[in-house]
Amino acid sequence: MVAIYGHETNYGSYTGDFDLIRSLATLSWEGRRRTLFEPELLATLKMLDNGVPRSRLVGSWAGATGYPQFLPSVYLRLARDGDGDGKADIWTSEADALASIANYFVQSGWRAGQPWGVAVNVPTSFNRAAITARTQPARCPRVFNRHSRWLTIGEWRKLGMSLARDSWPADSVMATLLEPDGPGKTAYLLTGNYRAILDYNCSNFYALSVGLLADAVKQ
Ligand SMILES: [Ca+2]
Repeated sequence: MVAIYGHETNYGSYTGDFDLIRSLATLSWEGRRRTLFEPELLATLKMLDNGVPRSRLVGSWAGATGYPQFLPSVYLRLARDGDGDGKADIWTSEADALASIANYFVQSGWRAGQPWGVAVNVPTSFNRAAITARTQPARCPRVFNRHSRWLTIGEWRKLGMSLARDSWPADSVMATLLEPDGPGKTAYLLTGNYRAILDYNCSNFYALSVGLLADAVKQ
């Protein structure tokens, strides 16, 4: 949660100052991504209906707002009150922002007590052709096409993976392999929790840097 907060807005220091209604009205009219932005414009109006002050409705040029940079539809669906005042104020309350990010992860299937992934060393003679994914990704294929097929941690260990740091998740945990810088460099075995980070923002470099920052925060 803290790593997302840090990545999205540098811990609340920059949340964007575009007027959401004006930006989303333009993006809905302009046409190229109308199906994405029109519902976000309507969601912003619903936020007003729900009592969110007009002055709060600012954010990125594409409509992401507040400490967690939620789109308006995400705010309506997932924002939560974390400090007990009955309002989900993701613009000035860190407790509300972190509770809302936590709720996002709960909804994305985050499993408590499991890491997002572990850094591993791949054996030099490793046969990568044998572990290519067998299914076509349903969304953001450029991101998921870089992941191997799913194997258990126990199976990965039998294939000769060794830990670069951290400690192994349970042998039964499923993971995919990602080598962000190509063969011979640090590789990562990624659990289902990594997919929850990708739900937030579908980019391997985003999800990896959130995961690594979260590990550093924990230390
Ligand atoms: Ca609150």
